[in-house]
Amino acid sequence: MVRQLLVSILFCGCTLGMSAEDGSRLWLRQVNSGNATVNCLLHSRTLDIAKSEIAKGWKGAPVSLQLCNGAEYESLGGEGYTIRSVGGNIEIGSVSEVGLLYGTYHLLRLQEMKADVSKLDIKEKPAYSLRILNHWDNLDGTIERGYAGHSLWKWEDLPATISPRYEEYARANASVGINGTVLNNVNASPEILSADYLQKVKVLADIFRPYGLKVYLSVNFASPMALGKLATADPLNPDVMGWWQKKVKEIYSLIPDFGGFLVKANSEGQPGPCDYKRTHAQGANMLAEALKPYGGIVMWRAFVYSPSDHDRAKQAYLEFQPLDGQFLDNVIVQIKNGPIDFQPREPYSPLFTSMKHTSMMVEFQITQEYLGHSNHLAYLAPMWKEFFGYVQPNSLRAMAGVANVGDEVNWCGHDFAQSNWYAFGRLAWNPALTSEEIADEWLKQTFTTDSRFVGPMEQVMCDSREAVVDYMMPLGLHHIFAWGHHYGPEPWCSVPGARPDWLPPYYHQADKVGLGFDRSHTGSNAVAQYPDSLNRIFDSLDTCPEEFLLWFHHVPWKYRMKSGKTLWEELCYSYDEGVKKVRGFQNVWEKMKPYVDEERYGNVAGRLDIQMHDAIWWKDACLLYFQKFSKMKLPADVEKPVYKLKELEKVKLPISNFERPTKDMLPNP
Ligand code: GCW
Repeated sequence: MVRQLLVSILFCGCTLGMSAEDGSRLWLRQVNSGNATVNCLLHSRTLDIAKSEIAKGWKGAPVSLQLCNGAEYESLGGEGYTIRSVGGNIEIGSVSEVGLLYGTYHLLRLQEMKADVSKLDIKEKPAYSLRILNHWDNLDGTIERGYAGHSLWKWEDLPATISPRYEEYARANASVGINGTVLNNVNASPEILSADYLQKVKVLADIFRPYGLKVYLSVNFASPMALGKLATADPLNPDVMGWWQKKVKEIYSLIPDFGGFLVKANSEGQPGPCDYKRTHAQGANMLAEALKPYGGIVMWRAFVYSPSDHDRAKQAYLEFQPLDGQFLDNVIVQIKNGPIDFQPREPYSPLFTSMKHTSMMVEFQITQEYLGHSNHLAYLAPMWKEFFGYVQPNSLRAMAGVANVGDEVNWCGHDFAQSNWYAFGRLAWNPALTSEEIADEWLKQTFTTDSRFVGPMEQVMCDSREAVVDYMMPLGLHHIFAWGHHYGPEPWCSVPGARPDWLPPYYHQADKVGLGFDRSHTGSNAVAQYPDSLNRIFDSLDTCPEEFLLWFHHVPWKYRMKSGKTLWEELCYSYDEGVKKVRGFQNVWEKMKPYVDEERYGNVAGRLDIQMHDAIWWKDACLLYFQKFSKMKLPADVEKPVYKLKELEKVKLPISNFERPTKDMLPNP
């Protein structure tokens, strides 16, 4: 026995040495380097984790972990903490064990960033009590819009076999303050609520609990029919209500701190209360009633649209705004940041400023469905901060992010995609942090604190989302992606019989007059869904921010932009700028070689190469196609197209979610 233990310790040390920089350790790379004393007489699984983190990683003054009470600690809430230098010691205090764990990760973060830890006086409290990842993981192991392999959850092997990654996942989340996880896809299989699956879910919940991570499930609204063999799922039917109450009781008997349900209803073909002429509020409230006795919540998604005459950007508002005030208090309406669908740039969804009597949460997309999958370097904090420039953080009750993790060694595919998982957690804890601060923290912990690396790479990260906008969809263009995979450009796409709102021409409206979707008062009047002050700004061509110009207006090709250029010229220069920015990122990365291990250097360089290629592909496809309408020449100083439109129109990527687009799948110049 002793021998076996010794062997496994040695083996473990040696694996860590060999695969040290494969990205698997994320931003938590302080392995077995500590020499600290921890003072804490209490024992619990959570405290033992905190103690062992300090023992393994902390090199500074002795640390004591103290469960505290009193006004100061009460005011920090159940998860807040203090970190203070007292005498020659450091004291971490909190009312809760998980608060002490969060404080521990904070302290370690400071050390890894080489911050001054000699005079600490820190008080922290999360902005939101619910900071939740949404996995779009299917029970067959695939991930909808996942680009880093298969699901982390090995449902086939559970509950008997437990992957070590379950605990590593919980630890990574705790280290950035994420405290909830919805395990399965919002396009939910009813099977997740079967007795067999609940046993598997219980095992995960037990592993996550000490890390403060609660489990939630996406549920299929028609589960009472599929699983319970009822003839209806009508939320006002007593048998349906009874079925849900029984199911909820069963869940809580296994998982006493179960978080609740996430529901996609009457959206993209999913069943819901509207199938029975009931409202979203009636559907959500029925589930909320069942969960209420146990303290569970319902997160009800507002992502709805149908092939109607209404502008798609207006539909969620039209359906949900009239329900304001009708949801029970344990329902939170979960709204995507923009009114359409996670585009590289969207204005905020007007629901956020129009539901005054409803708890709301924002859904961000961490996985890069529309931003180059795991091939493109796109740091998303600037996009999320842009949202908070319009929507007051305190008007929301919670934050959700669609996860970008899978079972690949480095969790996220692109090493820099880890920064989006990290940034989501940090912003859900404190939305006032800047993109730069978060990038700085992440870079220092994930790579090196050397300023010759951190400075240039922070700049690359903070410019990267705008670069994607520039080479894909500048000036408010949106949803001109290729059919199905949402990776490459296909502004010309037409599929016989397809819903018009699933096709790019619906969104760009290019014609011989100009480009863009008229959502002003002369068009769909979507602007009227915004508060008056913004409505006026967005409605007028003169005052509409140019980054949203083609979102709100159909603009003549020769319209003079603020720069003095015509719309056509500005469009050309924007695409060109996107290409140039990516080339700049490549140049910077080449200079970073001395500061990065070979494996991650090569991984990132290879993906930047694809991104460079894709940026040109996007620029050529969009400009050559729009040129058919503008009939104007590309400015002489814009890079000449390397492709012919005819060739690009033939491109059909043979990709599914599980095959990463590689250069040989992409068009050849
Ligand atoms: O963005 C679209 C995606 C779908 C997704 C849907 C949603 C889970 O293309 O894959 O389904 O949104 O958010 O429900």
